[in-house]
Amino acid sequence: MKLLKEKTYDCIQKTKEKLKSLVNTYPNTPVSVCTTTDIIGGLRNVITLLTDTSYLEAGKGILFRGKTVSQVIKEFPKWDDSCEYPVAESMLWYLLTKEVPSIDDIKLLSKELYYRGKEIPSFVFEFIDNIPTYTHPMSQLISTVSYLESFSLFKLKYFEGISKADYWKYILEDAISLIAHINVIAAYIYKRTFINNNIKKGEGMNLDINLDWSSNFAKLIGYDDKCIQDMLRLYFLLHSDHEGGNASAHASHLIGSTLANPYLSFAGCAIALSGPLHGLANQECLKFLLNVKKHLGDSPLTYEFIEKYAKDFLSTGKVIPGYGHAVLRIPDPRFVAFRDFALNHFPNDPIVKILEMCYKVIPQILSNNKKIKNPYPNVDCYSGALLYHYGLKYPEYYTVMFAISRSIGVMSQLVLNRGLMFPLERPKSIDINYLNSVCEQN
Ligand code: FCX
Repeated sequence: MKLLKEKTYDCIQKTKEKLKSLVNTYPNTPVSVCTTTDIIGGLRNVITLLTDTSYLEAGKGILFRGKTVSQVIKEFPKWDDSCEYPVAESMLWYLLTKEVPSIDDIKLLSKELYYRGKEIPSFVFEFIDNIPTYTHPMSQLISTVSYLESFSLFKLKYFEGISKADYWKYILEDAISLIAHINVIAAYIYKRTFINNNIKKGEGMNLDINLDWSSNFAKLIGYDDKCIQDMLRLYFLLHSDHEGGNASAHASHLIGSTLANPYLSFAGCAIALSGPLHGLANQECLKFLLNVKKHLGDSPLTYEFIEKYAKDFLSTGKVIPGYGHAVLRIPDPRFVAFRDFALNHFPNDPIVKILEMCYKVIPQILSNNKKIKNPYPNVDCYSGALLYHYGLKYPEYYTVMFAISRSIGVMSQLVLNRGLMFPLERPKSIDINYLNSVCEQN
């Protein structure tokens, strides 16, 4: 933790210097314009946020501090020689410090996560035990993370009256604890909701000090297979961060700017992620594929069948989950990485076969509707198929997996935001008369 703290501090200082110089040299340079259409159209192209951890390029996909998805997969450290994919928590180190960690650094970080993850008191599990198991897993997660805010060191220190310059240190402490806690809590929610309704008081939540964060999650939900561990590493690594403007990251950023503690910021992130146009699309996407399979029955799978199914689906006014994006204009590189994984490991899986056919047909159908700006698949298109193949057959749980992963990105953003002492976010809204008068004056 000491080295991570020092390197995070260093990164904050360097970024601060750069920002200071930019603001001093170009205090009034316009960066973006905002038109009437932007104001009523969800601000798609209006630049209003600074998020240094990652940047989304329409034609390239997500760049994690400048690195593409392929570079991250290639360059980040692996737990040992038998692993196909890097350790997911190396993304946390990288986003906070701007440096790719060594495997030794990461093993220490994984141990820290282990120690903090096993400290969860029994009353937290008892809190979860009191939530009816029919409650959506995302609501269970959100309630529990909000409840955990009583552990916030930042909250304690803030009310003791610490200096503003020290906020980030305690936000970092909370961020590491939250990331350690979330996979145990999420695993417990999985076990009691889908596997055994009768477990109580955190039964079976025993972490292993010799495993990384992803493998420990696999262990808690009942898997020790190497392939699943690798699939989870890839899954957690690639869902971690997607710049600052998406609904979940933005919600966390906004809440954090009020100096609410990281647990509450993260609960806000998870709430935003729970919408079907955002993270819940992975649940909807798998349901879509299962419905294709159900309607197909024993008939042969053909392009004509998929085409008719997709067109009928669209004609009911619904969006096809897993396709389209507010920023991207290519197939999402995270989709491509998940697809590669599936085609390498289980190309004959029935859901993969349906997905492959959908990938050939659906972009074409969506392209025929000129208002759809991006007809290509996004991250949520393939992720559920990987989980389903390995026996995680509960689509309602998939957004929880997205949230586990997203904790890495939004917590890194929060630490840096407080280190850079960004102020309360408070965009200005106007009424329609004001908008009307501005338009008429121009
Ligand atoms: N199926 C049907 N219609 C679609 C569509 C799809 N997959 N994608 C976009 N459209 C429609 C929009 O609904 C909109 O219609 P409207 O004008 O009647 O409201 C029109 O096309 C223009 O939308 P567009 O500008 O291309 O896209 P937006 O930025 O408005 O929306 C999302 C982007 C992602 C919300 C949209 O493509 C969508 O609803 N996709 C399906 C849900 C999904 O997969 N979400 C996950 C996204 C992401 F990866 C994540 O955050 O997790």
